[in-house]
Amino acid sequence: MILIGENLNIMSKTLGPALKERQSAAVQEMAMAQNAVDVDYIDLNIGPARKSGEEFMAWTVQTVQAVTAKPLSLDSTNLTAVEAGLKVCKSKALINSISLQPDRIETGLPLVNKYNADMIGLLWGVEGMPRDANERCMLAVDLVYKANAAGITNEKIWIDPIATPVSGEINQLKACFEFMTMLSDIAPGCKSVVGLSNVSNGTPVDLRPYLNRTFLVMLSRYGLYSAIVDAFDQELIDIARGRRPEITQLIHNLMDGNSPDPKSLSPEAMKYYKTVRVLTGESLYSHSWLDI
Ligand code: THG
Repeated sequence: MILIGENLNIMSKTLGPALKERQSAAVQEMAMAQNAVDVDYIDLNIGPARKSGEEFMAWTVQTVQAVTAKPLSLDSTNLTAVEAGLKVCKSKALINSISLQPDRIETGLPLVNKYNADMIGLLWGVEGMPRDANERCMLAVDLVYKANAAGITNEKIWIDPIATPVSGEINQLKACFEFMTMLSDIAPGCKSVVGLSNVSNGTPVDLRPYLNRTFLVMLSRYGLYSAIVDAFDQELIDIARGRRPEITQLIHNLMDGNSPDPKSLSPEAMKYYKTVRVLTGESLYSHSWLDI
């Protein structure tokens, strides 16, 4: 599993202001902290960056590259800003992301070739968010067709089916799982990526890791190639690296319908048990899902 650290982010309460004010020390401290943990890429999320996006992304890339050699994922909807980052990026970059709106795809695809980058193909269409697994498939086929026509091979495309919060429409998460089971048939050779923390957006902060970790194991069972993660959730990284086989096995058993007797589970295992049930839609989500 390829892990992409999400923490260098304009939405962060601490890093957001540091990025906006171009405070290189604070930004480099965060980059070094992610350099020290076992993530493969560092995501540089500067948001929509409508104003001075080019200077902003180029500055961020250069500031981060001064302290880490990890490959970077350039995260902005402003593709002009992304290109300014690609120009100064020393290692092979991941463009995060190119979605299916005509202007985005027309501007984005040539960048993949010009800078020999990989791309995240975000399944967001002209009508916005896909409603189910079928719409995700149609968007993926459309995206891969257009990318191939532009000369981009499938192994450079990381498809993102878009994960949504568990506190919202649960059918969206089911659609995300269902899409993952079909991806290798509809887009052979394409990779996949999910922003894991989306699933726990709006849930109690101290409980978010249970949702993120469980979601990771479930998606990886369906072949997920890569995840955008909280780089400082060491337990999540341990799970992703295969160092917590008992948690992984429990989640797999539950997905297969081989439910252990809940009375036999430790309090910690019980948390994963309840979380799987919420993510599959067997239990309804509430903020106290681990207590009931
Ligand atoms: N797909 C792709 N890219 C993405 C996403 C995706 N990029 C952005 C996002 N989703 C993934 N990154 C984050 C980064 C931070 C958080 C969630 C997802 C997050 N941050 C805390 C919050 O908002 O509460 C803030 C923490 C802080 O203040 O430091 O949850 O799906 N391709």
